[in-house]
Amino acid sequence: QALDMDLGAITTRSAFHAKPHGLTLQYGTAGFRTKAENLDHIMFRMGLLAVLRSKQTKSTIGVMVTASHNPEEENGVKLIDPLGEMLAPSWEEHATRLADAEEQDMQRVLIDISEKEAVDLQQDAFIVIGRDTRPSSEKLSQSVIDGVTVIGGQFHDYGFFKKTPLHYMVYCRNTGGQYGKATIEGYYQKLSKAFVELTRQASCSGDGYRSLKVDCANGIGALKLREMEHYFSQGLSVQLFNDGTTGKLNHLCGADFVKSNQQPPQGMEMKSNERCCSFDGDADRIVYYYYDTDGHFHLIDGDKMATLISGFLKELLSEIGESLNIGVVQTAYANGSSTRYLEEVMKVPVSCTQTGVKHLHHKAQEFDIGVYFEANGHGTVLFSKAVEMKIKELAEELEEKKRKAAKILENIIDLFNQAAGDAISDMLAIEAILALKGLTVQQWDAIYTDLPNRQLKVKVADRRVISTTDAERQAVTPPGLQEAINDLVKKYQLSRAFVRPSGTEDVVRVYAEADSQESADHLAHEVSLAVFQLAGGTGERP
Ligand code: G16
Repeated sequence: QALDMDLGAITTRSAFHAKPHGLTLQYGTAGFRTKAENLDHIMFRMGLLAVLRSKQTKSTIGVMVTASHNPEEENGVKLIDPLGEMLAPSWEEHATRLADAEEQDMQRVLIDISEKEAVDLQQDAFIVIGRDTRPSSEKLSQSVIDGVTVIGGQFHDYGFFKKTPLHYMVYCRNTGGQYGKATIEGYYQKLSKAFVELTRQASCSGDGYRSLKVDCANGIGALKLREMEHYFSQGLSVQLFNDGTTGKLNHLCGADFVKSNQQPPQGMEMKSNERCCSFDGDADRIVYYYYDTDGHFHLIDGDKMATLISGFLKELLSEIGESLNIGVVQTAYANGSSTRYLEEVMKVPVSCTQTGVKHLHHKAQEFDIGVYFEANGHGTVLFSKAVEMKIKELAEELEEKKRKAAKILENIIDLFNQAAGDAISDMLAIEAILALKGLTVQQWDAIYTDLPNRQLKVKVADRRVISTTDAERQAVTPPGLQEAINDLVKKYQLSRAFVRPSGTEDVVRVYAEADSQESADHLAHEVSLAVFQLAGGTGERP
């Protein structure tokens, strides 16, 4: 069967995308990420692998060239599975193996993967490709195309694209258009129609029209919001900042910057009590924030979005008299106050998974309605097929009040991108919910008070020396590290801390929270020192 692959042609082409000798990279939290100059061979090989996956699943597979929140000089690639989900874990392993293979071993690895996965090489393959606005992305996506074509795959190149709509396109193509039209206009229209309907319902209670300031991180979000704006402008006017015309991608702006530094992005004009938000570079994360009248900055992160959304969904469900099983999925980064509020006040079950949308997404599928958000602003809501059908029925049948609630739910379902979280879709959903509930940004923020927290990064020689368990809340190796963290945590009130190797950057991440900002800062610093000492820190001491 392996003879159905033109291995000779693949080897010849591969020489044009030679692997820097000895370079090893791993398929991480969101695919491969590193300096753009080290990625050409990875792109070519992921083109090959996408074709094998497409043949095996007899479905369209997506390849997205992006490094999302990372600096502009870096880049990355990830594969998207048939239902718009992240690549299956066994194929992540194949990806790492193929990426690591020296030139002379490539053929053997390709044959091996095909045999292990029983890939029918006679099968047609179709790949959709998208890329972000980084200077390196165009050339790198050409290398993907080179890989796809040399192994006999067909492709469609969407060019500049947001990552999440690409998940949506893959899903639409593989479900025969049932989920929506597999065009970017189809996507915009579906979201905007649902949003405009919802704000129309809100305007009956006098809070229909809204305006919002958006920091686009000098990334693709600006481009896409401009294209889409006219579809939803009846319900929301957006003012864009860091729109890519002058600044550098993710530099001193964007959701990651705002969340990590707990300060507003540069280049944004904020007045007190004005609702503002930031996307990340490829617009799949979003965080909100505002200045109060005393000039204090307030961040509203993924945890508070999950709380707002799940609270609203619970209210709708009780209005229509349905007791569906609704749950929230978080990671170790979720603020302790949010978990307590969800569990103790809202009585919503909360699950904790490892970092990475793929883990949260998977867990959320276990609920009738699964709300998942990482504190950094990645997230969406998943509705089971049975729930979707039930709501459709209820939107036709019941008495006025219940029908109204069911109709709102119907639109909310359309508003969330269920293939993968998307900043624009999340933004519209939040705006609609705030309007329907008549909440100001301050009232939303006041649902609960975040515990002060701090995140730091530590450079170590090899971050793989740190391994974790219990959804990354406990360090297993190196020896002594967890004990050191436990001792430090004991010194502070309401405190918690953990460390984990990043799957997208060459750093170890440290998280700490405590009863005051000063304590959280001290704890984070002390834990960073412990990592530096016990896990082989390099460069300057924290
Ligand atoms: C990616 C993942 C997220 C994750 C983030 C940071 O986000 O999709 O799930 O939270 O990386 O991961 P890590 O802490 O392992 O570096 P993005 O926005 O960069 O695609």
